Formats: sequence, C-alpha cells, structure tokens
Amino acid sequence: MNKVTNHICREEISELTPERFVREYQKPGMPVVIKGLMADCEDWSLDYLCQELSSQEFLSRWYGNPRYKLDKRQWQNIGSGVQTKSLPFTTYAEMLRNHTAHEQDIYLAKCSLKDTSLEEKASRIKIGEKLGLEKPASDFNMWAGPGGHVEALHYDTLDGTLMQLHGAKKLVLFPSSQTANLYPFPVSVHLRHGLKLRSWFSQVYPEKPDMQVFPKLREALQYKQEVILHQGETLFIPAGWWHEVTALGNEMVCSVNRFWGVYPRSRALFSYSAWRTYLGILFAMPYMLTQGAIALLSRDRKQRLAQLWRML
Ligand SMILES: O=C(O)CCC(=O)C(=O)O
Repeated sequence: MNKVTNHICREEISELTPERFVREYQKPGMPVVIKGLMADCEDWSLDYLCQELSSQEFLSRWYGNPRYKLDKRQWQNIGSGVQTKSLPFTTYAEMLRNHTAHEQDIYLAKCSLKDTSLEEKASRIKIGEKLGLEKPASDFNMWAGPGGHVEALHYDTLDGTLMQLHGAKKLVLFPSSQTANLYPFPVSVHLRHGLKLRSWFSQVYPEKPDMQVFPKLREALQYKQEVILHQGETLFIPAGWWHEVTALGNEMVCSVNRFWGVYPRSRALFSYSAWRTYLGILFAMPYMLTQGAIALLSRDRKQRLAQLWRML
C-alpha cells in the first residue's frame, strides 16, 4: 500500500502544478485539500442559488432523522435508495428557511447541474485543467442541504473532487486498505434489496464506535483522518477511500463534486473495493429486473419506472 500519512495535506494552488498533483496525489491515490482554486468564485449562498436556479426542479432525498438513531444493520435503504421527491429549488429553499429540511433531514444529493446557469460557473473554475485531471466521469453535481446532515460512511469507485462553495463540511476518511475493518454491508445485500441498500456503505458509525459488535473497527480507527473543508477549499477523494461527510453549522451548506476516471487504470483494476462494487451491482440485477417487470404491469407504471431509474 502507498504511504498513508496521519493527516491530510493542504496545498495552495499557486504552488501546485498539474504535474505535481498527478505525481504526488492522483497516481498514488492520496487525498489532499487544495486552497485557492475558487478565488474568483461567487459565494453559493441560499439567496444566490435561488437567483440562479429559481424554479428548476431537483430530486431531494428524504432521509428522515430517526435513521441515525438506528443500528445501521436495521437500515432498509440508503443513498439514492431512500424516498425521493422532485422539487422546484425555491420550494426546497423555503424548507431550509423554515427548518423542515433540518427536521426531516431532506438533502439535495448528487444533483446534476447540467443545463443550469451554475454548470458554466462551476466549469469556469477549470479544476480539471489546473489539476491535470483529464477524464471527467460525471457532470458537476450539487450537494446542498441543512447543517447537521450526514452523508453516511461510503466509498466511490471513481476519483472525486469536492469543492466547498458555501459553509463548511467535516469529512472523516479511511484508506481503502481498511475496507474489511469498516464492516461494509455484505455484497449479498443486493440480492434482497437491489440498489436500495448498498454494499459500498459501512455498517459502523465511525464517531460512535461500538467495539463489542464491530471489534475490527479498533484497527481501522488507527487510520482515521479528519478534515474540515472550509468555503473555497477543494478535497480530492481518491477512488476507494471511505468518507463520511457532515454539513457543519445550522445554515445551508453547499458543495459541488465531479467524478474523474481513475488514473492510472491499474489503481482501479487491482482494487478490491471496486470489484466488490461491480459484483454488488451484478447481484442487484435480478431484484431490479423483477421490480421493473412489476412496475410495467402496474397502473402507475410511469411513476414506478422513474423511481427505479433514479436509483441507478
Ligand atoms: O458533500 C456531501 O454531502 C457528500 C459528497 C460525497 O460523498 C462525494 O463527493 O463523494
């Protein structure tokens, strides 16, 4: 395994060339916080988002607060598998202002900015060019919601950049070598739950560790890294790195991420985490196809198919 420092480095973009970023962070798959990338960028406050997005519709995830009081082994869904509702941005903004979004833990997760005025604003930051990231693997996605919201501990199979555009987030990270010690939901979970529950999420609360139930977590905690991502900072999250993301404060917090093809390819090819995800997706197929067939035969076919589609 590559060197894992016990803290995440911070680099000023004025001192970081694309060549050095690729050599020191992308190739070995090491996270880093980059400062100064968004020096000329607007503050993506709630008023600014309302002005730019007005009544454009976004899919909100209704996580519900009781989830975090439960033992995660009782979870029936997570990620895009939770209840979702398409809302005009202004309606969601009102839910943030009157705290309904806080009370019911309603979050705009991974909302594509394609065909919005903010797509052009995000691309103006030229993050790919400045860091030498050559292969975008997604649109720019907005992650916005109430302070206090937690995106549960999970990993992705692509490299990611998370740009903090309003407020701050706390990230708890673990390297991919700790996968077994973080008790991911077993891959077989997909046979029963399709993609509603996901094997790339962990069953542990890293900040409320239950050593009796999850004794190997003790080992993982030795590799735990924590970082506060302040407004204007960007975090590079290499594929396979576990991360739990908490929106800080009480106001709206907004970030934009983008996924990138993993370079070098060998880092993806020889990744245990990536292969267990692909196997999980394969295991989810019978459930998803059965649900698709049931949806086709039902009266509210369109709605049910759309719901399944959103889970992918
Ligand atoms: O910002 C968040 O809430 C989650 C972001 C995330 O999971 C990611 O960028 O991979």
